[in-house]
Amino acid sequence: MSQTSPKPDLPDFPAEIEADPKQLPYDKEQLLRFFAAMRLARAFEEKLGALYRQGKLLGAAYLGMGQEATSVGCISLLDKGDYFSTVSRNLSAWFYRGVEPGHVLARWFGKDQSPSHGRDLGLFLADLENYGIAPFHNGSMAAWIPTGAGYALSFKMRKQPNIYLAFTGDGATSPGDFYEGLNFASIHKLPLVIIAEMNQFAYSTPPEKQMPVKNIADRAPAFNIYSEIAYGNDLFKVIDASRRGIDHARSGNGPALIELKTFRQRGHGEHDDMSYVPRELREFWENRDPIRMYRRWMIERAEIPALDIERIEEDASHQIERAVEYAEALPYPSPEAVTERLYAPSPHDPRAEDRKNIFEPIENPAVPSLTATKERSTGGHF
Ligand SMILES: Cc1ncc(C[n+]2csc(CCOP(=O)(O)OP(=O)(O)O)c2C)c(N)n1
Ligand SMILES: [Mg+2]
Repeated sequence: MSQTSPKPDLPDFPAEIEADPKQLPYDKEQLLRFFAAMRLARAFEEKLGALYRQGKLLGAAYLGMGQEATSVGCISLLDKGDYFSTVSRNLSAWFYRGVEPGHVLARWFGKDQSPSHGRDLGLFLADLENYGIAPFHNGSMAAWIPTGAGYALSFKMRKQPNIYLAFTGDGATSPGDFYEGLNFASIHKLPLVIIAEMNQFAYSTPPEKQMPVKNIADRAPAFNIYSEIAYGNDLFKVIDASRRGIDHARSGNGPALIELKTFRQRGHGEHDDMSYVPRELREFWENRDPIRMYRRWMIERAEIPALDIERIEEDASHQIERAVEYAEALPYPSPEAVTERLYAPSPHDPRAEDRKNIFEPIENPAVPSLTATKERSTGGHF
């Protein structure tokens, strides 16, 4: 623990969820569904960290522990046809969508039957059947903002009532791509929603050393867009703020930037011991763990029987055990397949004949081998 860290400026967030369960539009089944996705992500990442330390993973492990409520809250608000991209700390969004833990875990083992078929490691997921886009096309942080603006432009051109939701970290709000993407989206009033997770660090850099403003949302006036700040460890505060942002964008008013204050409970990756994180900051946020707060709220306020919750916790452990067995037993991709699956058509694209009415398809006959993909063998993942 660093002795030289200055005392952190701690916010005024309560250590409990305040919502009145009677005022919420959710039944018991839905409340437990939120919990199941968050709990599964936590169990998954606890295991992933252990596997990393055992030297069993290919590459690093970047965990989103402590940020589970932000992902679940936002993803629960999307309509059919809304696209989204996550960064490395949003696993609970995928589990909320029903993606199998074994399928995701296989990626950290570099296996063929994983979302990327062994093409890259566990960082960024895509699943076109589920409308999920991989954000990291070229390794550049914030590159997903102009891409999201592009998707949002296509929705507007096609008169589709959809939005693009892009998760992003605080550090990723500083590169130029962030500005170009938001500027363009604002000028054209595109349905782009940025969920900016202020988790207090970008690698080891605190916000005050990489942002000239206190909040990410303070950047919004420069783009003339809607913004809000909410407490990211309270699931219902996340949902409230994100819903307003999504409604704004979907109604044709242009982009929204929702900043969620939260905390990265682990280092940037599992190779990072977080020695630069002030003890007070860590304790403050660990006392506001989003899953523990939600669990307590369910029992004490929503009167959900502890037995139902414990059943979900046990099920999460079993799912993770099965996921490890499954992923370890899978084959590696064959070297001959290395040029396959570089591009994949979206299963939700308009049919070719309809597409002609919207824009001319771009075809490049010079590279036919790169556009060819084999039929998918894993129920839609590529
Ligand atoms: C343009 C660019 N600069 C630097 C990097 C290296 N890099 C990858 S992740 C990261 C920090 C990301 O911090 P943040 O956006 O706050 O996300 P968090 O890891 O906290 O979720 C950096 C600097 C990069 N990938 N691209
Ligand atoms: Mg960060």
